[in-house]
Amino acid sequence: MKRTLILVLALVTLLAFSACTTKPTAVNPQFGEQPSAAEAEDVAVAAITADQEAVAEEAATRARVTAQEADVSYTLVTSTASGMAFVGQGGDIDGEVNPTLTAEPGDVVAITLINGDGVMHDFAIEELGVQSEQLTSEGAETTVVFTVDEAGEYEYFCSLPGHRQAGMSGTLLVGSSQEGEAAESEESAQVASVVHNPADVPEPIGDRGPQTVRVDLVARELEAQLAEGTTYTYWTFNGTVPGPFIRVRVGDTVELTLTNEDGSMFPHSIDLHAVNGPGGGEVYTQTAPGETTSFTFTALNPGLYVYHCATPSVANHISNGMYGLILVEPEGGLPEVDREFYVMQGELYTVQPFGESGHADFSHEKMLAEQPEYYTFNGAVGALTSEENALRAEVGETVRIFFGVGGPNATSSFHVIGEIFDRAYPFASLTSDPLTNVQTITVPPGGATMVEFTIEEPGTYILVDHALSRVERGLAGHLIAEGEETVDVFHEGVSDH
Ligand SMILES: [Cu+2]
Repeated sequence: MKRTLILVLALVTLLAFSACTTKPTAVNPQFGEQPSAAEAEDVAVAAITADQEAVAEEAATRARVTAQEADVSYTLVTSTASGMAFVGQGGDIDGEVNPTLTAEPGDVVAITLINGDGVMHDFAIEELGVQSEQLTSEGAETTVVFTVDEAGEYEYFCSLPGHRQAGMSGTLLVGSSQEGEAAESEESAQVASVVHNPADVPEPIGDRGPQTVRVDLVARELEAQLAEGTTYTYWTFNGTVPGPFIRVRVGDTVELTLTNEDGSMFPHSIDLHAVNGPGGGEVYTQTAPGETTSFTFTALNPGLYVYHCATPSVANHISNGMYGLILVEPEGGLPEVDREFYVMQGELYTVQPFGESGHADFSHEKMLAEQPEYYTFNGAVGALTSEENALRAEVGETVRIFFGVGGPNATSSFHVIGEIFDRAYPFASLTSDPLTNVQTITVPPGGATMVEFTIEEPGTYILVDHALSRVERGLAGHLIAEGEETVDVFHEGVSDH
């Protein structure tokens, strides 16, 4: 009788335990062995008087014991405090957001996931076949135990739809940590970035008279990061996406030169929507690799305009990154604000599906079908949610965003989650009265808008196209507001009366 009970309970325990671990190939064989008689007896004694819950608890305890036997173990707590993230608990990673976890080849790794926010989450490493159970309630926890055989970098993430894109992603680094870090920094040194920092906006023109302004642009083709682990051969103005923010005033004479770099594979050109004249400048600027062209125009109409390459296939040149904004300030300039930002939306058509690592190639077929794999703010996935390129402001400040769509094809429904545009200038008409109190504004490809708002509450505000499927194809940005709230317009809970 006792023998049978032990076997049954051992089986239950193993089943419960295997539910918390990974597919067999990733598990160290030692965990496939039967528990020792003493271990099984302990389990049996504990469970004889207990209900099913206690058995599950016992299994969890056993998982914890196993985790203690692992060569390396980490604890991650889920958080939705500021975007979605895993936060390290204990040891070197304590308090770190999406910490880099390290292990050596051959190590048994135990990851304990604790639900810290009451939102359903899990933990997965696709390349290693690691998949935890889903945690549904706050305080719930699970442990996955697996063996890593090969050195390398593996992405861990939450596999619930959209959570990875919302920020629940980090790196498991396998291999000598120092070598790994060296390799990592070497790798990041090798991969260029085209991201245009949104705070990189020239000073306002203000109240000066018309003058002659010289603008020098360089068409540059370069391989750079499209997403974590994915590169793309961009075509750019001056090496960034979008290209430089050109700022002049109405009546200015603009002398523009375009140099196409020597190593380029393709001719390039420019069409500025601020120009009155055939092709917007394109007719004078079809520029072969290694050559320079120029033309001069007078800015007659104030407004915020898109410029882009206009060499066939124009849509391809735009998609690859050749677009930017030119602001023609009205006489007397724009009203003063505390912060100005420059953000542009684009979409990329790649042969490889969204998220596939390696080099992504342009797909003409997907472009003609208008089925992009990637949507970006300022050139790359995660560009404006990163530490260095997020938009930053202080509570109480007035923020202005110059927002344009390079496209080439998708119309944006531009929205900032948690904010209302106090003033929005539809189609970037700066000489019409703005609309007031706008939630979302339509911006067509080859079009722009200017929006302004004041920040009342600290925290992270997320920039999106409210066609929200696109968030899962890379389209999101962060505006981080720091400081004390200016007025109490927002807090958790309700009053007692
Ligand atoms: Cu071009």
